[in-house]
Amino acid sequence: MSSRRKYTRKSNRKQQNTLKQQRQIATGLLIVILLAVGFLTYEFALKKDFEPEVAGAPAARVANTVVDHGQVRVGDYVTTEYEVTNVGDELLIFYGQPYAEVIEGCCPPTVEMDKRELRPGETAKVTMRYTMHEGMDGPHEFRIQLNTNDPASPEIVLTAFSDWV
Ligand SMILES: [Cu+2]
Repeated sequence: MSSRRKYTRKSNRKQQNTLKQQRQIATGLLIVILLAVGFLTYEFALKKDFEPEVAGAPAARVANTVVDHGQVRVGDYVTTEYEVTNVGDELLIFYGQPYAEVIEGCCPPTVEMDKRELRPGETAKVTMRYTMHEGMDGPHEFRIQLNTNDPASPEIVLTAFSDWV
């Protein structure tokens, strides 16, 4: 009689252990499922409202390659801003640090870029903020070259005109 009870207790414990393991596995699975759902929701939110125009490659689309500030008073500040969007369906990468080349005038400003890699549908801003002092006036033309992994346009040229008076 006593050995039977012992056996029953042992088998109960075994069952409890199995139940515990099953519960742990279920919890683990639930966590994995929740993570997957969260990730997919995030990916979907990013892709929503975006239809790639180019398939199988990254593609850089610039809203405005030329900015003309016209006449600017010496001492005032201007901000030149360009927007580059990845309209392809693969990651768009910009190589190197872009800089302003002087085509006409003097004192090229620093070029700022807020992103160096764009996922499909993302947009990067390329900006320059600058002024000219007395003796540095007259017409100015700056040129920026962006190097990308877009096979259709690996080099993008951006131009900025300003005439300081
Ligand atoms: Cu100048």
